[in-house]
Amino acid sequence: MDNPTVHLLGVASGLGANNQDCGQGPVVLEKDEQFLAGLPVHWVWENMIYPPEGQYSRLASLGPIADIAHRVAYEVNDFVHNHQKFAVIGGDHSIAVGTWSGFSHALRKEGAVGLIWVDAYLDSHTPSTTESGNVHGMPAAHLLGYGATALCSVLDAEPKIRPENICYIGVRTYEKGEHELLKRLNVKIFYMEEVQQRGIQAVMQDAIAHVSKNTVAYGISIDLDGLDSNPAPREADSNKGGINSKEFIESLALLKQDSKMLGVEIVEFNPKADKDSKTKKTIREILKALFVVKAK
Ligand SMILES: [Mn+2]
Repeated sequence: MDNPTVHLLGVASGLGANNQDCGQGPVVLEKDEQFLAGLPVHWVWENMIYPPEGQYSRLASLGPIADIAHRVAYEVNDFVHNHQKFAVIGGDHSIAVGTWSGFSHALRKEGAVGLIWVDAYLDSHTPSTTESGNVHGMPAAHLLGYGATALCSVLDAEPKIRPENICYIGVRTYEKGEHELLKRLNVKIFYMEEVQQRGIQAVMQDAIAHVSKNTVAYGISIDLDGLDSNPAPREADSNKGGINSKEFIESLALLKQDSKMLGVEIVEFNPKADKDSKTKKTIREILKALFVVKAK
């Protein structure tokens, strides 16, 4: 198999986060000529998606975030229709509403889609259960069809992911309301404890089986908060206890071999906090692990 062309879609929005610096993440990566240098894959940066003008935060950002979600969803819908491999680069995790709405919408006639959600958090609040008001704590609930109508009805009014077709990896922090929703829906969660006990390789294998079971395709959403290499976790000042980045990247070989895996999203890269470029290197390694089929 030859190396594919991979379409990179930068979404330069931090509107869903408390610290909005992650909105600069894809802008910094696109400008950095060294970022993907030497990888034997044809990378194409699509037009960067920027948030609407103005200052927005917490629940006041729902409207602008819905606007971004529509634009992202159109792009991803096109990638899938054209059988193009894609990577959406954030930005905060609220952009996931757009990515996976577009993905689900594109394949709806063929069947349901699956999603692996790698994260320290559950991101499954609704506007009525959220404690912080930050929308990056809510995308998964909206993809499941719960929460604000504007974020539940991107491209179509149907729920985008069925509860049995999503699973989490690496969760180690959550709040009551979001946890209750997922428990009620019987969503599969591989907590960090299980990753430590069984190893990420075994957990990833189970996750792939889970999201493949009743679906025609699946994707993976990676919140860098979930990994131990990220120096800029959401609230805390350290990210101890995350998934070992090196082992995580090795486990991605399982997805590369799988023709049902169509795309990735990588979010919450804050270039200002990435002083030694550790996270930037992690993003490069993730893309390499998922898309470089063979070395030149
Ligand atoms: Mn997240």
